[in-house]
Amino acid sequence: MERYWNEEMERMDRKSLETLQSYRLMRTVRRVYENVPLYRERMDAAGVKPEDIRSVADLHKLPFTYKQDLRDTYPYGMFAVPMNEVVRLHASSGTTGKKIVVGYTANDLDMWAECCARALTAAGADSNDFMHVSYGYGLFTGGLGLHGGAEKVGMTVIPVSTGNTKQQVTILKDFGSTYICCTPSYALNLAETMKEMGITKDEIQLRAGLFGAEPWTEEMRQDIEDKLGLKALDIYGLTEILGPGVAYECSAQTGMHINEDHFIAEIIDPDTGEVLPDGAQGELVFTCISKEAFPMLRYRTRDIVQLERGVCSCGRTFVKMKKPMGRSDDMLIIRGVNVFPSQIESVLLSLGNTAPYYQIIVDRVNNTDTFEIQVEISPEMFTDTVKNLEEQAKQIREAVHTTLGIQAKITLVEPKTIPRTEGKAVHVVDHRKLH
Ligand code: DLL
Repeated sequence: MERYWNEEMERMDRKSLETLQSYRLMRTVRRVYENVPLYRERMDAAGVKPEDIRSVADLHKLPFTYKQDLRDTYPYGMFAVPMNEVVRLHASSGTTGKKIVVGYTANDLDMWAECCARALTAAGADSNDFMHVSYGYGLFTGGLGLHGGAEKVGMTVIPVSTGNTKQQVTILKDFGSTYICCTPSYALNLAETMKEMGITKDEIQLRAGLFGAEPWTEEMRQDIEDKLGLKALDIYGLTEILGPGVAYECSAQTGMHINEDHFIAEIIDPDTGEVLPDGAQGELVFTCISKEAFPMLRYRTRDIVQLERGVCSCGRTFVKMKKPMGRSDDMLIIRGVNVFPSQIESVLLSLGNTAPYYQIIVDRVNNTDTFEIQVEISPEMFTDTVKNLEEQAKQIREAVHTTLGIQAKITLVEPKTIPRTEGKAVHVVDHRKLH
């Protein structure tokens, strides 16, 4: 039997949901127009007044906001409430430049905890469960975000944070955690450490894990489920909008339901800004309609996603987003071909005979892009003959060529060569950007 944290919202019929969204959108637009100079200036420049936004159908009239806007107004320029109402700050570093800073009122924190509670309940958790949180605590939203949700559900929360993987395995086992949350790459790191410590999946109690904060493939899901003996569910979010809990997976494991009573999602063509029809792949844009301290309007996430409407087998009516391919800024263009690291992960894991650790190294030599994939061989393969290893490399090379249409140099490296991560994995080293 499917369980819901907030059945009224999670299964609301579309018409009622749109009415609610429209009301909340109008209220938010008016508030930010009055309180945030950047929105007022942008809307004035676009010739849009708050009264022009009467329903969700008017959303497209609003101008977009970008990560750069957060940098330009650093640190508090886009806050929509006085600072004495802000009870928590989080921040994210991004790849370049200044951090972006976001804030929450007490009501915002409660809404965030509710979003994560919905995710945990969809994963089958209740107050009898123990939750091992290995997302980082601190300015990163992962740790404290899921912590709040797990407490709301009444779970016994174990705030382990990152680091000291061996000790984490001992805690997992001894404290009897039934749920875990961390990045999918850290889940594999834990599984590998467990194996080294001689602990099998039958000796731990984990039933499900909520993994997110980075792109991961269906093949990686299978790998994590096999190695840790749990159900692996996806959870999505970003600092600018909420942190974890913007969208969450249900038992169907076919995409993440977006908490549409709090966030309106659109898919646009990243080049033209044009809104695309449901089902099309494009850039995900979010508008926050219930946040007090930091409500973003039409925020360009850079995440490349596909939305799917229709009632899910779990009974939820919220739109589903398919697993993100990655961010448009993570997409590599190698010899003119678009390459997402997740495509390479799929190829490697579907071949199934290497370790799930890889790094893509791109450079430019004599005006031509070089494309190397370093793939770690598993400890079992380490004793293989050179001939067998050459055969493996050949298979990978051919599979990558079939999938992407370009040739890559495949370098098999020894076990433990590719750096392990406690947070988000680094899959790409692009020397072209470093020159
Ligand atoms: O990663 C928030 C988070 C924490 C989400 C814990 C889930 C779990 P940021 O550091 O701001 O926030 O990074 C946000 O990470 O725009 C996506 O590109 C990527 N991302 C997050 N979740 C997923 C996911 C947190 N489930 C950026 N699948 C986003 C793919 C994801 N990419």
